[in-house]
Amino acid sequence: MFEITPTTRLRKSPFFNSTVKAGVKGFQPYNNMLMPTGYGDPDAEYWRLLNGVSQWDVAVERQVELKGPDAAQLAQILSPRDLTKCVPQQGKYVALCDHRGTIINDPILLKLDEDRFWFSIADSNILFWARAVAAERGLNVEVCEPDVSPMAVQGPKAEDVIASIFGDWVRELKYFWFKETEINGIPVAVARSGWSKQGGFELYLMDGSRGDELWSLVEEAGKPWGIGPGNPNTTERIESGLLSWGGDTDDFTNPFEVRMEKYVDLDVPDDVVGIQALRRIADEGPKRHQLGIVMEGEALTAAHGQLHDIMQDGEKVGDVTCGIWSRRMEKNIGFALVSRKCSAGETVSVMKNGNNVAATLVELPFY
Ligand code: THG
Repeated sequence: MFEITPTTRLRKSPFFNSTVKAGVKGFQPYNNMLMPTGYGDPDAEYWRLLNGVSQWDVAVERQVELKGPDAAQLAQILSPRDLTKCVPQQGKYVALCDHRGTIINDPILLKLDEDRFWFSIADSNILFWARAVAAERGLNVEVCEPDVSPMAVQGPKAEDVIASIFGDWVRELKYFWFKETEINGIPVAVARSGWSKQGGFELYLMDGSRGDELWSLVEEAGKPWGIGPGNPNTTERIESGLLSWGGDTDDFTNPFEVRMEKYVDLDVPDDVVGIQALRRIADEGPKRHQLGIVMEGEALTAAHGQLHDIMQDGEKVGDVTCGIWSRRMEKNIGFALVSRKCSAGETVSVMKNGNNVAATLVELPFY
């Protein structure tokens, strides 16, 4: 075995000590931070998310803050989704694209105020990108990484836990909407969001020195509902069809290929980065699309984490971008990024370690 060493370039989360106390068994680097990858009982962690409530350290989802008179203009220039109707305390899922229309990140955008926004980012450096675009366009806006660290509380019982801490108003929060508040003097933004389809909330901690305190508070409050530790769950997210940027996307993937067309508004202003390319791609028709794939063979015991070629009639037609054993379907499932020539219902084969595995393409999500 080997170990991953925390350094100043691979930072600890404010919840790090709490996750160690909770029995964390592994980490993965993400946005130059350590992200917990499990607590040693994948079965229990999965069913807890589906039937109960699970507490996740997702501080790796860093915020890129835009603040100043031109913050709204910069947010729109970076996102090919119409933001004109977005109001303070509202969040929106967006695809940031480069000039080729390639997705470079898929953050949740939080509008804090008319002149203040956070991009809650996936694993790529958007701080540098946003600063460069702001400077090149001559905008009056400050771009920084604030002291903000999300914790997710996910599962069907999450609402009861969060309401017991903050009050019943949280039950009225709409998806991706949030409110800034505090608990025991700890500043947090409470949002209805999270990378699962089991329902839940995210608490954006706004004071990194109080991470362990916030963790204990949620852990205590959750006891009547059997809360326990977990992390973004690969099995559940694949079953639910949630995209993992950088895993399910490559250096050529545009939003139309990965079911994100509903987050692209082709009539945003011409100065939005990538919009010219996206209009062209929409016009010509994207070359690939994302489907589910059900694979025969032995159970995949962990996220297999590598691309595998998808073959049809002796020809490579795409890649399996993720795969896992589905505890609900009792089958190996994954995402397939394949040629538009392939459709759901067709049989293909997957090349794994030199062997051909029979597989079927299906629509997403599985659930
Ligand atoms: N929480 C926070 N920041 C994040 C993530 C998060 N940043 C990176 C990453 N996760 C962002 N990616 C996603 C991808 C999908 C969803 C949320 C975050 C999601 N999608 C729903 C779907 O596709 O069905 C709903 C989308 C919608 O209705 O607009 O929830 O988890 N803080």
